[in-house]
Amino acid sequence: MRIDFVTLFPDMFAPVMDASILGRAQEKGLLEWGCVNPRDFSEDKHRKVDDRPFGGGPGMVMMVEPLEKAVESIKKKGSKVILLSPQGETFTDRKASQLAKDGHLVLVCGRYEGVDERALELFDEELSIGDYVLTGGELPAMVLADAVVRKLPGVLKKEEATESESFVSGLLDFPQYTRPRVWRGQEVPEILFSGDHKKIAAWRLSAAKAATKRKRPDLMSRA
Ligand code: 4GX
Repeated sequence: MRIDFVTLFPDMFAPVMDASILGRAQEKGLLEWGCVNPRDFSEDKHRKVDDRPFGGGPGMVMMVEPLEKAVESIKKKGSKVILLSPQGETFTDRKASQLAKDGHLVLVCGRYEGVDERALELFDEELSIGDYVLTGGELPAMVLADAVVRKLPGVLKKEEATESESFVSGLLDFPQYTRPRVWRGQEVPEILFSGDHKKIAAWRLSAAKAATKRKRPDLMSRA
């Protein structure tokens, strides 16, 4: 998969995209990524990419022209162009699985009050990572990239890829324990040392249901 970010802040990406599992995905040839800066497509002598909103009001709006040129410079047949915005449909793990089937994602990161409404026709989808307001679309774009890339076949090692994971099953993860066996008087549930894998699986399922009911009752109705 290739992911291109359209961003005024390209320096934000390498520390996240080149670290850990995303870095390893590139070494394995499963991921390529890059940035395109709309500022490089500004016609203006001051490389202006934003302007004041018509009708007045606070803040600035991203101009359509540099954005359009930046997107067109990297768009190919079959590219999926996505705007990250609080107005978008909520990004979910299910959506991550769908996007993992695309060969090329173009993730457009807005700044300021947003983008000129006439730019919306550039986008195949508009996605939000949740109902809170950030300073730009860069973090949402990287959140999306992380969730999508870990779905690509071969990216996760066997021991990292859990079938029982939250949201795949519709339940929260079951409780996990590691050494020490006793910590400040709290013991690890005895059944986990039984060696009876059927019993352990049944215990984990019921513990996952209990945790979901207690912490995320909203998921319980969906599971
Ligand atoms: N999930 N923001 C984008 C500027 C903006 C506004 C409108 C395009 C249209 C966010 C989120 C988010 C803040 C990123 C506003 N760009 N994006 N930015 N939550 O809050 O995706």
